[in-house]
Amino acid sequence: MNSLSRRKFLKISGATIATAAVLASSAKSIVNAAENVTKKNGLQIIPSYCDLCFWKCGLLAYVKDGKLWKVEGNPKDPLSNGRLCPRGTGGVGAHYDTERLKSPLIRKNLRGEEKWVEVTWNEAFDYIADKMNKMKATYGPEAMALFSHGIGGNFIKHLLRAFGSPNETAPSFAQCRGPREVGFELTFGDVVGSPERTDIENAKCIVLIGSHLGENMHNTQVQEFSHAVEKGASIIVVDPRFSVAASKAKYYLPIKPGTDMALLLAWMSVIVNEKLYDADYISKYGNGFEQFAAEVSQYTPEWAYIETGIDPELIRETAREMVRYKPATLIHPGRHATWYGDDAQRSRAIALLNALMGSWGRKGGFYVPYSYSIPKYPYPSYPELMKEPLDNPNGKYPFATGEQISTGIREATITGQPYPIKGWFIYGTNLMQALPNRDETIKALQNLDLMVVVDVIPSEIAGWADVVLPESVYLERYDDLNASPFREGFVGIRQPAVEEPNDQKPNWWMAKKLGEKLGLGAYFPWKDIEEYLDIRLKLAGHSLTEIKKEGIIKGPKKPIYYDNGVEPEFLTPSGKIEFYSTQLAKAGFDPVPRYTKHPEPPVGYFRLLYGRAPVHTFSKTQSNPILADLMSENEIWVNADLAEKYGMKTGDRIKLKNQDGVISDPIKVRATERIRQDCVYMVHGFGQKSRQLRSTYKKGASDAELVTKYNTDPLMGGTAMNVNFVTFEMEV
Ligand SMILES: Nc1nc2c(c(=O)[nH]1)N[C@H]1C(S)=C(S)[C@@H](COP(=O)(O)OP(=O)(O)OC[C@H]3O[C@@H](n4cnc5c(=O)[nH]c(N)nc54)[C@H](O)[C@@H]3O)O[C@H]1N2
Ligand SMILES: Nc1nc2c(c(=O)[nH]1)N[C@H]1C(S)=C(S)[C@@H](COP(=O)(O)OP(=O)(O)OC[C@H]3O[C@@H](n4cnc5c(=O)[nH]c(N)nc54)[C@H](O)[C@@H]3O)O[C@H]1N2
Ligand code: SF4
Ligand SMILES: [Mo]
Repeated sequence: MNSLSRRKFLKISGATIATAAVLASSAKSIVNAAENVTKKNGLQIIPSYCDLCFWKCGLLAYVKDGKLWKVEGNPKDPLSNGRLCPRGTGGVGAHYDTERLKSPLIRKNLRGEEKWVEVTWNEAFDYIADKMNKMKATYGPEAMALFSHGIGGNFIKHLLRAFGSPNETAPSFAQCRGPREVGFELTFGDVVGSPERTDIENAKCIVLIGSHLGENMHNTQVQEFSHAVEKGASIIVVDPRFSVAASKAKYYLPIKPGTDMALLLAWMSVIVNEKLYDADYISKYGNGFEQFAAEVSQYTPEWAYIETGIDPELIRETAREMVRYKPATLIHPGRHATWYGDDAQRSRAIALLNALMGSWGRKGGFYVPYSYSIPKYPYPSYPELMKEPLDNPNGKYPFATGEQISTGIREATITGQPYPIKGWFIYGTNLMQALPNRDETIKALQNLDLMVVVDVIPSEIAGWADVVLPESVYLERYDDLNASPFREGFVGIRQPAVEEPNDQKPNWWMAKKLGEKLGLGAYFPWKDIEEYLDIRLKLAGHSLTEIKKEGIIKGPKKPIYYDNGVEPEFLTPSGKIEFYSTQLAKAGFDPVPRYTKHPEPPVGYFRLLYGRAPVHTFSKTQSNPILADLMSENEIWVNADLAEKYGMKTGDRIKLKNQDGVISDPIKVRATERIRQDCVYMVHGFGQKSRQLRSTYKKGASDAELVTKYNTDPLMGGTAMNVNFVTFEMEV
């Protein structure tokens, strides 16, 4: 980490710990007297893994005098390397949040009116089981769908499958990295995955297209990026906004939003026409290179200049810069890829540019990851599915993957086609912020006979539920084992460090109890989760007692590059890297990516862009008292000249109105040179509208509310959301 970001990091961590100590003295908590905790200076130090986002960094929870004191990175954990990101460090705030849900609730009035009665867990489960059984009898079990995000959803997924429903989805796919995975799989026969298999640590040249590392705080990547910068890696950043990453870059390309495909094609044409690619690698592993080369060679930097606004010489120079360091040149695949609607093809173009560098499977490019193999729990087999999932009827999106399309399930809930959806079980996802076009979500949920939300706070989505189930936060519960793919196989455990302050319960307990009410007890044969985890670990030759001590069990180090012994394998139809894709051609799509021009904002309107802030995760951390202290609302970035033209200055409050007339809550202006004039930018997750959650109510504005329009990726059903335009409303 360079000195600037290290100072910032320390500043943030220091503030966090001080606030935590103050909070600790006022809240109730009881120490879990686990036998295996390490004792040091009278402290209990309990290893677990973080849930402030879904990266799952290993942590150590410090409990002092019965109170949760702080969390730090677990030095044994390969993802955190002993250090959490600012959000993770603020994790204790989730436990001490005074606005948490305290007991199960059943809706009293109309859906969405946020009027509740407190009930016992037994009453809540009776209510849910009764509705689910009636639904099964009338429509079949597939009428119940699950939306979830994160590992905490595993036991509820199991419950829904045992119930007989195939409909299970996460907005972290078709609203996030879905198109990227499809683009890479079409090219290399494998996905990038999560955590990304990017060898940032060893890259000598890193190209970031949008991906805003440093604001996007995925811990391991940010640490590796800092190391690479320290080691002098050449950084090329392509972003309409001068991001934190751009401030580390040798080349910053302030691209016109929506034109990245033109830049990618021009880069590839320079590399192909000047024969700068890794010819050996391509002749060994490539397929259809001639057709590909013939197609891309037409896209000159001069042509791309008109689209992107980037100087042709700069395009040539950056192409040669990438070539200079190949194969240790990593064109980062990004993560949140749902931008304009041709996203799987743009991701494929990124994959192809990497293929020209020979970076897939090579040091400093993309390594070959390993997952620690822990056998599944030996459950009885699930009931036979009577119907197919309905997210993608008739294979409308031919390259959709096994991960279902959330908006597909939403649409079926509205239309009742191809069959009715009458129940939504929602675990750990705020669909009000995560799905585009909120009106469609509300329309769908008004059609339901049952809507259950499992959350830790009275979130916006909980406000619409019939039954709200309060969950223990991650520092109070066990979850399933984490065996993420990484440089080395490992397995991590989440275990409780403190007890719940009220009547909150963990997801596994909810799934088991509700399963028993539904007559599905045979699918929950374990006594409790400790028994479940112990059985799984014993099947792999370990035990719960063993893993509780350090929180991590590591597998052997194995080679991770083609050059040191990994046998290359491409699970494509040709068994090679598909420069020309026959599967795409057969399905009527471009076998080699082509440029699509995207509509530009009308006069007086600006493209709405959005992204991440280092101290928050989506819409899930805004009520966390520690993180709210660091950032309690978002701002709208407006180009300084533009702001002047409109008579706005930093700190003014304005509203934004989108192309469909939707008006946002008031948001502070940040007039800055760091953004182009044709777009504006805000951090996602703010402008929440849950009246129960006072600390977040209308703090800042919501990008999601303004995302009424979206384009659907014709290959795989991803929903592109960078296609909305806003104008300024000065009267607040
Ligand atoms: N702190 C924090 N970190 C997070 C998360 C979080 O919530 N908080 N969420 C995690 C998750 S799940 C995800 S998916 C990732 C998302 O993080 P990334 O994958 O890095 O997301 P992007 O969409 O690339 O990020 C937005 C950036 O793209 C730029 N941009 C917008 N439009 C264009 C365009 O047309 N062309 C180009 N070249 N750039 C453009 C924006 O200016 C902004 O800098 O972050 C992860 N990390
Ligand atoms: N407009 C717009 N839409 C987007 C994005 C964007 O940037 N802009 N980003 C997209 C991306 S990249 C992604 S990955 C998705 C993310 O979408 P989501 O995963 O839906 O993210 P959140 O909005 O943070 O919703 C998380 C919910 O989980 C709850 N929660 C927190 N902790 C717990 C817990 O321990 N247990 C339970 N049961 N619940 C908990 C929170 O209170 C919150 O209601 O959104 C996508 N949609
Ligand atoms: S990246 Fe940060 S918030 Fe996410 S799991 Fe790691 S420490 Fe926690
Ligand atoms: Mo995401």
